[in-house]
Amino acid sequence: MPVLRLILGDQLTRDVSSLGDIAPGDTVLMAEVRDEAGYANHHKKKLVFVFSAMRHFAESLRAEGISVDYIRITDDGNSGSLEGEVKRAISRNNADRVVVTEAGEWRLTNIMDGWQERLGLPVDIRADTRFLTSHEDFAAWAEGRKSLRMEFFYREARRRYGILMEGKDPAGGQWNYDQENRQPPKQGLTPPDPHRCEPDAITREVINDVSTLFGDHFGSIDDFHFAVTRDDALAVLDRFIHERLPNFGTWQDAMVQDQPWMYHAHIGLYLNAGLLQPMEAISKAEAAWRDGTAPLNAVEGFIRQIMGWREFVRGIYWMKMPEYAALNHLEATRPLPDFYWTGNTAMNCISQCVRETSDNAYAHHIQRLMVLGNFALLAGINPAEVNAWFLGVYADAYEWVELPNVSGMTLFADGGYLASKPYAASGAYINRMSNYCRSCRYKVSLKNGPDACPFNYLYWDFLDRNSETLSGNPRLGMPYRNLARMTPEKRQANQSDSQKLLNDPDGATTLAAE
Ligand code: DLZ
Ligand code: SF4
Repeated sequence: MPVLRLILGDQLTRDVSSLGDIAPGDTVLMAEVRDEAGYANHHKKKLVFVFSAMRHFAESLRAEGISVDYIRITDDGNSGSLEGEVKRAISRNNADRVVVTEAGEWRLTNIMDGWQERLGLPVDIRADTRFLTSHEDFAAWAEGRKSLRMEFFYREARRRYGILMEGKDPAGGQWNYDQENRQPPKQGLTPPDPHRCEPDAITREVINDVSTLFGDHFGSIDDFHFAVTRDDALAVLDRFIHERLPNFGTWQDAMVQDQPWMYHAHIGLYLNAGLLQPMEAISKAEAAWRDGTAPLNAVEGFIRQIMGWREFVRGIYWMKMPEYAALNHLEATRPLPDFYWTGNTAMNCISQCVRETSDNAYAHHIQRLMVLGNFALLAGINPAEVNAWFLGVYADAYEWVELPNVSGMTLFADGGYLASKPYAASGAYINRMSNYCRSCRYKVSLKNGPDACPFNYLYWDFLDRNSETLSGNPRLGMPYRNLARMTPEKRQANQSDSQKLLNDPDGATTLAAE
């Protein structure tokens, strides 16, 4: 009985559950389709990465002798949807059963749930076993807890998998070494160059297809250097472990003008597409600590991101969807300013982060959270528009990881389900953690007026505007006490400066162009 096994563009691993029992006579279907390329304004480099990695993965299956039915985005008759391509492939291959691993996003899972009925044959949707925590395990952990905190989830995972453990205790005696991490940048910091993979003939062809078909999508397609095979992704990981990991913790939150890569790993896109497995990244990092080539603060911080945060947000996403996508606790309604797409603003921090995002389909977590996300939070930008932006522009972004990070962590749109307080910050934070302010037209030391850093008055106006909703939050006690001490004139100035900036974001654009 020939089985059709569909592999999605972010399931590019030989260990994916849909291939588990593949037998001679079965066909693997992979399809590049307009619906998946177009449901967000995906960065051109993200499209190149996904399509090229898909084509390379198909080649690796064929090299094993597996029959692969591969539909390219340019193929005549391409229906434009995964459902349409499954339908066409069923009749082309005389399949009488479809096997697929559950989709990472609720949107597609919801469509796939109707396939059995609409396609009129059995559709076996299997669990995605590439994660360390199943949906059931997460739900069981969450059950009965008043609030869900990543730290406790992470400790359990460390114990369960025996990672960075010394018997029953965490390695070094602490679970978390963040007090040694997150240093402000020092002068002359020169991170190593990122690992580059030069495009081969397949990737060059994809670059051509994407330029032709998706030229209006966000971002630059020039200088594509991401890995598109598992071997190359492993080379990126190994280079990180040897060259960057030792400094990863210390400079984890630092931002330096014209240094987009810093000491970060840049492997999120490979983990999320299946080219790397979480446990191999975790094990290699732990081995570096045991071998004495990387310090515990760096290794623990890196492992926490993958074993803790990544799994935690996925658990929340699946527990809370589809309602989670519509949450807007702070009732934020302002449209996304155009400078998120163009980078044309006199706010140097934003302009830097948008330009790097446009060049690389990448920005590191503090650029995302404390610059781009923080502005959206302070300005009261509609979460749906902020989510759509983050989902499109980053090569690692899929909704399961993007939505909780943006709606929950960044915008407090879930009312504190994921984060205990909004991560709102004034210009002082950005000034401490970066050297952006030195090249900015605004002055971070000024609080009001045309030359003041907009993050300063926006911050206080944000707290003022949302005081009914937020002033009872115990973690915001101090800023609300400071706000209460401000004169009415000062509060008025914060409000009118904020209004001026937000009602005329082009003012910032004009200044940037001067
Ligand atoms: C992200 C993406 C893109 C851009 N294109 C495709 C595609 O053409 N075909 C495909 O199978 N998958 C693609 N993907 C990945 C899917 O969007 C991803 O599987 C879902 O969003 C679920 O995570
Ligand atoms: Fe950003 Fe304000 Fe610093 Fe300018 S002064 S770079 S706007 S934080």
